Amino acid sequence: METQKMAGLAKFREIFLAFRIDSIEAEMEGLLKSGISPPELLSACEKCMEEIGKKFEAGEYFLPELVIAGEMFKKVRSRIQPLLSPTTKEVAGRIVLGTPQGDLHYLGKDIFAMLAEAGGFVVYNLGVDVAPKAFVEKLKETGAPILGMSALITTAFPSMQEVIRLLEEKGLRERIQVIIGGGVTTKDMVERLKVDAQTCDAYEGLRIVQSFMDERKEMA
Ligand code: B12
Repeated sequence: METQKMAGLAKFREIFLAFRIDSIEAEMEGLLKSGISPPELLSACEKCMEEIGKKFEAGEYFLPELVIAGEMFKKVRSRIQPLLSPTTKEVAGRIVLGTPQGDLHYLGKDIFAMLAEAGGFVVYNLGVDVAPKAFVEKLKETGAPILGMSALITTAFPSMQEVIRLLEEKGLRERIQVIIGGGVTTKDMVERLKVDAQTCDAYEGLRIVQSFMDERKEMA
């Protein structure tokens, strides 16, 4: 069974890395039928995206390859999303989430959103290129205690900084915990940007937001 799974995943990887977008769906169905779990499939995709990213960095691939890779990832994500729907009706917490102004990447953000929703969180996903003011407005409107921001390019950092500045200016910073994620973010940004947590792993992100809510319960 394990060998069959490994062979299935290897074939999937081969198709993904050959950009055979027309074969992705059929391959994915086969994998799910053979017992591959949605998180296993997601993780296989992330590894492929990493490889494609490295080739882009090395000048072997260009934007068209990135676009196709993004489209393939979207297909996998929309198939997996319903399989991860919450098992409990209890709301674990609420999160305002988005990719800040200047950045159009959303695959990682949506993976985190999907896992958080599966963990019982209500996620207000504002999409990409979100203006600092829009984050603050949504936090005010919903009263959500957690803000998540995702960045894949460094030009998004000033927007993140501006969000934090606005939260401070409006007196909201104290009641909101901020987590950032995405390929270009690093641990040292927690101190630099004055946020509460950082991760490049959506699963760890889920554990962190769960711990935020636990701290709040303890303090209540
Ligand atoms: C796919 C891709 C694209 C696609 C995006 C598709 C989409 N709709 O999202 C397209 C083709 C549109 C694209 C465009 C561009 N891209 Co691009 N892209 C990538 C690529 C190959 C993969 C990114 C990705 O989706 N990774 C997979 C996801 C799953 O990983 P992730 O986002 O890190 O998410 C994980 C965690 O970080 C975490 N996470 C993510 N967000 C959050 C948020 C929270 C709150 C939490 C808790 C967790 C969390 O969860 C995920 C799962 O664990 C990377 C290369 C790379 N190595 O990353 C370049 C890369 C990010 N792109 C890059 C660039 C330069 C661009 C362009 C400027 C190219 C251009 N010349 O026009 C444009 C950007 C336009 C813009 N203004 O945004 C650079 C950025 C360089 C930098 N340091 O600033 C990279 C690093 C490539 C490179 N090395 O040059 N890109």
